[in-house]
Amino acid sequence: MDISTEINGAKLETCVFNASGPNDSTLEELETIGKSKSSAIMMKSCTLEAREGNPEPRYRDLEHGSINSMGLPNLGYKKYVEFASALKKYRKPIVASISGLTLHDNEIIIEAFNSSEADIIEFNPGSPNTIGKPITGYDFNYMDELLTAVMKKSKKPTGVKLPPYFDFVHFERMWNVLKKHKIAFITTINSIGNGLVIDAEKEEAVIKPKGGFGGIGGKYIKYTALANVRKFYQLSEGKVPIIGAGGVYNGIDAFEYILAGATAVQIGTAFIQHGAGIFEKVQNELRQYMHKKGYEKPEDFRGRLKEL
Ligand code: RRO
Repeated sequence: MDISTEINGAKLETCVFNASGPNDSTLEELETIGKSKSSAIMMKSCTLEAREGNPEPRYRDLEHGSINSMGLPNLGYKKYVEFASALKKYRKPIVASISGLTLHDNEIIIEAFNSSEADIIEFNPGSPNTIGKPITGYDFNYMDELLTAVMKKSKKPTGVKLPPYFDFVHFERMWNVLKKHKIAFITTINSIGNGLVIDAEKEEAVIKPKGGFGGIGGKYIKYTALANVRKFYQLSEGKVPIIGAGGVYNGIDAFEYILAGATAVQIGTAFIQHGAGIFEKVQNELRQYMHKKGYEKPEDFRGRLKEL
């Protein structure tokens, strides 16, 4: 059963790989992803300078997902440019995730990755956790400005990772910005920003940064993520590859994403909770479910969700 896919010329052996964020900051962690069945090696979002990130505790597993306020801890973009060369031996696409704190930072980082071994760039303006900064993806005018600069500089296929939207007006406003630029793909969604998890017994928040506010991931967010995949698939008329992320734990989750219109899916929280074996598990379950349904390849059902 062939579940391979292609994102702007980059060939992926399967349509399942890791999301940016979990366990992808150090070379050792990235090597683990390289050795796993993840069909690409996605790296942690990087900034100009290395960052320690927010004070701990800043991540917590929850019954059906996670909350995090990591605060963009990363080794600085130069390390990820180096890592891209070191990871080439795994012979799968390497994805750089870029989260510069200013427009100019993003330009510098993009330029560095232009002459790197990274195959694809995922521009991430959607983090909910950088203290003192709003979620850029909710500022439509600034997004336009940022994308103009980023797309002009980039010589590699460059997509954008979006925060979740909840209103049809906002999907349309974002799409009206995206369609002006040569976006290679859309990844949706980042964690749902600024949730609050409370430990009732202790009468306290479970993470320290921002008074306990953090991005929610995992099963809690799958329905919002599916809706975002569906909307951007429809708005782009199936012409822009959509990469779905949010609560993929099994093959049926992946199947649902493809039915909604996704070209590939990323795994974040479930990778933290179940380890690197999750990629193969989801791939095998997806193949089995497709077989049961009589499908031979994702194109047989991509986007073909029935409406009642
Ligand atoms: O590092 C983080 O706190 C973080 C980032 Br950059 C992101 O894009 N999404 C998220 O949930 N956490």
